Amino acid sequence: MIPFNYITSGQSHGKGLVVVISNVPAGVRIDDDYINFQLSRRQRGYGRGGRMSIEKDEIEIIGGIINGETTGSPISLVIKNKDYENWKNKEVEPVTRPRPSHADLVGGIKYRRRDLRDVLERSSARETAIRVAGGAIARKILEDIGIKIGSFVDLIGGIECRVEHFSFSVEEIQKITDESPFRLLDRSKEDKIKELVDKAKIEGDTLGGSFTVVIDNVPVGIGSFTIPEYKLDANIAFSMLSIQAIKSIEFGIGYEYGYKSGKYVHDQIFYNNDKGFYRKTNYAGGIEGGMANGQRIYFRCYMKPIPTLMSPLLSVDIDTKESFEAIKERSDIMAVPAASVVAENVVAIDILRAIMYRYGFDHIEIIKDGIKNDFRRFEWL
Ligand code: EPS
Repeated sequence: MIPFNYITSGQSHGKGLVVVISNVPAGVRIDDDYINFQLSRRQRGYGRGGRMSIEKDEIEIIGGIINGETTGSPISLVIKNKDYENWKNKEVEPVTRPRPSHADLVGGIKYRRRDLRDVLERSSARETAIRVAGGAIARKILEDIGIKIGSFVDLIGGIECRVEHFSFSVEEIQKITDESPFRLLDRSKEDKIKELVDKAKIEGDTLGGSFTVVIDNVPVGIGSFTIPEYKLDANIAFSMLSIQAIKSIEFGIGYEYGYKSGKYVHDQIFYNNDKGFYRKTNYAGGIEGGMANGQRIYFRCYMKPIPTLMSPLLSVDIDTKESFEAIKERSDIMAVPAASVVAENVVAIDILRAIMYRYGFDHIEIIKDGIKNDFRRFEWL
């Protein structure tokens, strides 16, 4: 039995997107507005293409939530694609010139599609809209038990905007980044980044970057070292790499582990009667041995530049086998801010799953009681 088990379906320019989620605890109050707010956060950001002015993503709840409360039954949600109206009677040319770095070519070989549109319709990042909708439910459950998630963009097209985030609460991070068109915590770099994105647009180019996700108040001991599939960091890495265009992830100080010796990178352990066990540093990113250690969880994800270029790279036509430029499609120039919102809502699922494995599946109050009682259990230490 997999907690918060979900599957999505739908294409970028089809009628809409669907998610079905089983094993969601009952007793959680949630409404359309909560989910729609997360959807609107994902749609914002400078660098998106024309599609975002067509869509205004809104959820329709089909099952599993009655009078604003989860019932324990599978939840199903739908988002209609507004752009479908423009596509349904349109003569669409088959796609035969795959974009380098997109799923087009390999997907076509694998599923034997002569029209690569069959591949790109599903591999499109449009699918992240419905994942955010599903993830928003997990996020609401976490909020009800005091867990907070935020994110900020820290690199776009080579412009670094890293910030030491420990002095910011998650609420502060959310407030600042939600007001920034690039979701920056250090907003001083906005003009420089805007220039770079505008230049990429003129040159028919695209940009990638990175973002950091921070999560506070995760209970000690969720996740497990005992079985690879239970490791919290491994599960988060899986989810993050499943988000379109995310190519790498690092926890805590990440790549710096390769540059410094052990005595500079491990978080020493202290104890006093007030705090119990505590650390003065958090290099590990809040996870040790695949388990949350009670500190802030933080990790950074890197996103590649979007493969759809208006000045396309070389490709081969799958029909003629001749060298051509790859197809040009309307697309985004830079979507790192949107990806950070997707990551926030998707990681909520991983945290919630680990919590449900420890504290139960059936009702939010059972989970809350479990967490409360754990504080007593930890006294044996
Ligand atoms: C995408 C291409 C663009 C993006 C889309 C992802 O869509 P279109 O081809 O319709 O212009 O806007 O992202 C979304 C629609 C979204 O909701 O995020 C792609 O090829 O991945």
